[in-house]
Amino acid sequence: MRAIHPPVMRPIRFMVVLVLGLALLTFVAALVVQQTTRTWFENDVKLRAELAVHGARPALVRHWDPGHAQPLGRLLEEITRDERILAAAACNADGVVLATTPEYPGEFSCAEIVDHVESAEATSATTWTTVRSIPSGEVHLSAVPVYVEGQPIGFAVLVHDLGFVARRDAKTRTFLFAAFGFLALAASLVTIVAARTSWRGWSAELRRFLRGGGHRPEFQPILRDVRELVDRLVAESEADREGGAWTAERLKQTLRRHLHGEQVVVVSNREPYLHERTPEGGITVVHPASGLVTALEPIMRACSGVWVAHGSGSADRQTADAHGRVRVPPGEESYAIQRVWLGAEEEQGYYFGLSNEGLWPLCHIADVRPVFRGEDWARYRAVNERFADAVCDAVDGDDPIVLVQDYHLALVPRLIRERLPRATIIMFWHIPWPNSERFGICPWREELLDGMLGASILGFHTRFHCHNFVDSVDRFLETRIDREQSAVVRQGRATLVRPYPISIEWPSRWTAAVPDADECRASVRHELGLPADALVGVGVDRLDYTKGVEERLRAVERLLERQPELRGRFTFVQLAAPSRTAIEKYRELNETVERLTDRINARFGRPGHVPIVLLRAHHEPASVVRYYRAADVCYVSSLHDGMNLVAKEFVAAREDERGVLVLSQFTGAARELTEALIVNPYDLEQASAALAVALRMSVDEQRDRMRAMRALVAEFNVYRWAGRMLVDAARLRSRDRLTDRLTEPVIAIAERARTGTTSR
Ligand code: ADQ
Repeated sequence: MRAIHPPVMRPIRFMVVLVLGLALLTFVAALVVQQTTRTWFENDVKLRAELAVHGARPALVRHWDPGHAQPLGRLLEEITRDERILAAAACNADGVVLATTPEYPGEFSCAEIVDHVESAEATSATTWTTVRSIPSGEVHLSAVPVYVEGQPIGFAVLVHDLGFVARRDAKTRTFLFAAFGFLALAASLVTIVAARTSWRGWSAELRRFLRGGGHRPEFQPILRDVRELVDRLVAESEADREGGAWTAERLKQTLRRHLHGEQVVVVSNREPYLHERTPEGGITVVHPASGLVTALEPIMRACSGVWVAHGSGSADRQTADAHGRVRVPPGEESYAIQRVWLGAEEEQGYYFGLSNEGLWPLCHIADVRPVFRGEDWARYRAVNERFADAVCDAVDGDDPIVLVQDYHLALVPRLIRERLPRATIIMFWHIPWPNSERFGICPWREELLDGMLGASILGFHTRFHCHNFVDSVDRFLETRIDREQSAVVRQGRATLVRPYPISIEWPSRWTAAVPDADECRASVRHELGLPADALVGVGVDRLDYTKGVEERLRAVERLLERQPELRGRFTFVQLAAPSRTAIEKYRELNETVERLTDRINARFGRPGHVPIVLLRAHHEPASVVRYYRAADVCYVSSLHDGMNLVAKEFVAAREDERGVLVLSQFTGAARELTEALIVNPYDLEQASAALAVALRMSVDEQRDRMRAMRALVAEFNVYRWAGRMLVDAARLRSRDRLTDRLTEPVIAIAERARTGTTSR
């Protein structure tokens, strides 16, 4: 295991060790350098002495006699012309002085020198040297032998000044200490920089370590997504600096300020509240399992207005007024649902047929072929007209704000635009948009694109989907693409194409209504007949082939194969709301999931324990939150998903900052929740390894990751999603109004010119 040091200690320790190391190094270097240079200099001096004596040798030998003291003295003075030779003497072999220069120090007598040479056992052929101190400083003595025909006749003693060596020593020391000072300064700077970045470095190291010492890069988000996220955070936080956090209240104020409190009309296929007949003959209110509803319902509570939707509940007609209206939420009645009634054939062709057998598989890469039938298309068009009519009936003026939702209603923007040219229409596409080649499969691609381009603003979850859409328009329609503005201009009208990543309400009213995590853990384990320390995983989905439920169960199976110790200890609870069961693919999926569950339970089950609990039912939101809170791990394994709100709901539910999110890289959410363990759900080895890592993850790491994700979802909540679209819509409205005001007089003048009237 690698040790992880606290973030502040590491740089300080590093600095102390570095500076001490440098000081020691400098000291040793100073000693070695001084010693070496001194030896070099002394050798140099000795060599110079020998050269000087050898050069003068013939003359010296000629006068080597006590009687020649004067010429010998002159010769010695010649030798001392070298600036570094201070004095010289000539000594015969018996230690008698023959001659000296005037400066020759008296203390260096020839007798003493001859004694030293003999006691040092120097041969007559070698130069004897020594260093001495005299009042003027250090000197170097060289006694160089002088011979005649191979016989030594005495020594020429040269006294060298060593002051220059001391000066060079001092220079070397100064240089070394300066180098030490410079290095120590550099070390301090490095340490300061290290200290400043230490928290980031440490947390990165911690993350790497906790992800298995960096051996699991496969669970990390794609770098490009992280970069995009950072860019978005920076851009949006700059834009939002004055406004503070987005809340329901701020959204209301935004509406009042930017849109003068004008009414908002939402139109979608799914309604936020269904009234259903109970077997006992009563009526119950159901919150549908729908990401679209999860996101938009809090917006409508905040904005009031009208929500136009298909009335699909068995008791919907009974609970609505004569115009198909009902006020919701029950008990609060803050906005109205305008129900659109559809016959069975209409629903079949428009909803099950074109929308869910055609467009849904067209837009999702999940290996299911889209089916396009002419009669479904006809119904789709007719039903879209019905919805557009209902919107036009529901609005007050001629320039309402209409939020059109999703792929069921692609033609509605154009249909509304034809009736209400001044309307501000925002269309949000909740699912991915395919590349243009795949979109080209659709026989009615031009009509769909044209229908959508009736909108003023077209929103997708990601920039990638925006690009795909613009590419499709470029390929199949005559339009002008304004890439600078990210807009498509058709018939003189621009549609902005922008990413608005959807989210959930924060704080969620459901999390407040459910007991805390400890209680949920205990009660869910009790209900499932599990011991208190059992490990629990959870999956929450509509039973849809895009959600990767099969792959999820197979990953659990692989986990149990790889980790036998988890058998009997780990239970995966799959909440699966039946969905679109009128479609064969969905019925097949139901059966496959059931068969797979049985097979895995038969393989790894034990008396009193099954590894997979399949709860095939719709659960009310509070019940879903209970499971989120009870789980050790939540696995979202979508094969392709526009955003995926389950991932964000799990994060919102974990006020205790515990639990691990394992998240498919093919969700829009993976681009934002980068602290989740990001996996490719098709890769069972990787996904099962991620589950194993999640179940082993330390509480500290869980907290760190959960905290980061909670901060992101809290800030990027659904009020911000709606607020940003509405602010953009408000800008467009004021621009359009200004254009109207400027062009009206021009049109009036042109009209008068045409009819021949003049004005004064
Ligand atoms: P959906 O495909 O419906 O949404 P998702 O975003 O995950 O997918 O939302 C599902 C919603 O249904 C969640 O609120 C969840 O709690 C709820 N739910 C799921 N299973 C349930 C069950 N068994 N019982 C009760 N409730 C259940 C579409 C797109 C997504 C996009 C949303 C919003 O497919 O990509 O995130 O719209 O734009």
